[in-house]
Amino acid sequence: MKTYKIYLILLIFSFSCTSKPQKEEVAVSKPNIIIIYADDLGFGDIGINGAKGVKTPNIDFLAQNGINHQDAHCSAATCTPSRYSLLTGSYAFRNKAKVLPGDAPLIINPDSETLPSMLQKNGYKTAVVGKWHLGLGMGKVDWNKEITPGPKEIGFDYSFLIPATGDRVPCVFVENQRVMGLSPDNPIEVNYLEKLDGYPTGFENPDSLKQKADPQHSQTVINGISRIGYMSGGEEALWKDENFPFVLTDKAKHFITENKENPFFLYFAFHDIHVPRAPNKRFIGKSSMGPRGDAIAQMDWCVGALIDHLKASKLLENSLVIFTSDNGPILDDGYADKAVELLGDHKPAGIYRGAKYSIYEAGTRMPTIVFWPGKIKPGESSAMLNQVDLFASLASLAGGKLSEECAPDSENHIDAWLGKSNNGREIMVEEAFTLALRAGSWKYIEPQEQSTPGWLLNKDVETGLTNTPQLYNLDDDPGETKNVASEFPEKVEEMKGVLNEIKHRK
Ligand code: NG6
Ligand code: CA
Repeated sequence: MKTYKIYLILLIFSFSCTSKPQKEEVAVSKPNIIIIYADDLGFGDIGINGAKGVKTPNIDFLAQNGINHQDAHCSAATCTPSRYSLLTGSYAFRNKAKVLPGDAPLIINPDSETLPSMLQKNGYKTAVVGKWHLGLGMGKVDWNKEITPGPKEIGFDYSFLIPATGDRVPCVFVENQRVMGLSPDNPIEVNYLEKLDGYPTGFENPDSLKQKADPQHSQTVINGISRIGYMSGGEEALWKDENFPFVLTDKAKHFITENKENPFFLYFAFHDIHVPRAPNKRFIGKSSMGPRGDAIAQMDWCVGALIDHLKASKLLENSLVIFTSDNGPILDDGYADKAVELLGDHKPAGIYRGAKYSIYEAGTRMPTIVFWPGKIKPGESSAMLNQVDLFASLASLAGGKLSEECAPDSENHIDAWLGKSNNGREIMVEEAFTLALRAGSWKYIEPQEQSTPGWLLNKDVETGLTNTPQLYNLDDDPGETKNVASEFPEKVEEMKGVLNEIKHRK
């Protein structure tokens, strides 16, 4: 009888990537899952990890009452690839995912299983609120109609998006795949190659700007800030950067209220602390570091507002909250916002070498806190983890079973995420302009002929690109100061072989 039941289940679900929960599993109350995803926030940018010059009491509260992970990584040192991996359970290099322009098509295949569609199948209502940057539509998007495919087609029941980044047009919110507040008489057009009539540009009007910008960020001026790309029309729908924290937090809270009675998954992706950093006046001066520090304080406020709302809704006890970031920190990312000048003794990456865009640890080692009141024994963990694993790990929590084809790089490490075990990954790929392999404390960085792109040369960012191999032992040398490749040629060969095997895995 038992065997028969198993065969039946296998037969029913062999056509989909995850199986539907069985009856017994439904009876177990599933936790709400909230991923709070900061943008460009470094390991050392939060109080608990040593921030100076800005306080983050709400994030520190989560850490003091949860697990503060010390070796948890996003999959890549930039946004689009990390987000791709988080939602697909696949390393981003497999799809060649790179930072996308604001008019790029959706890079996640709607036919594939994703983290949100897996949770949907297991009884969750799902939402994404905030920065998207995974492309929308199929190319040549008409922003005046329903934009499809988008979040809905990959498993989100509700979406409220900053479509690409704050520094890229179009500067409008997209709610459930329609531009919010768009007037039919004033259609939007977007072009990343040619100037469109309508808005001034930063090139022509540098003196009108709230912050001076580099040439790449000197195109369309919206709200006194010049951006990447050209846009025309849609004045009624334009966002005001200073209102991001309130608009996004309200939408997230609303989704939670609407879904009080059922398990939900909220992917709450902040704009902060990406450029342009234009915090609301409520947060100006909250740090000693100017807009970058004030944006951290603003982001921390959003975390507090969300936690307060869960508490007031009596949902906190049954909610698993994961706070993390999409790539390492950067000071100058195109706007003159005094991030460099006002840094003081704050260390955005803590003790780690590198930054956003870098293959060194700071590129991907993220502030990562897992909070689940009553379910987690507070503490620190040194387990090696990667956001690509959240798919398989959360599937195990939600009762989903993964098949071979979906989430190819995702490993179930739920016990390590929850701090019940200190055993995370044994090996892990890190990605920037090149790839690296971690095997325990060893780190091998693959050599490349390519050198650091010109636009990064004056930004004090070490990409870590070299044309000879690099090898570090992070136990002795967490700051990656001593390349020991020539002392351990066999280790280099061994790790190169493992990395090649992972790269070419089908
Ligand atoms: C870069 C932008 C940078 C930022 C980044 C994406 C230039 C010179 N720089 O190309 O400002 O927008 O893309 O950041 O254009 S991310 O966090 O979304 O990956
Ligand atoms: Ca980012």
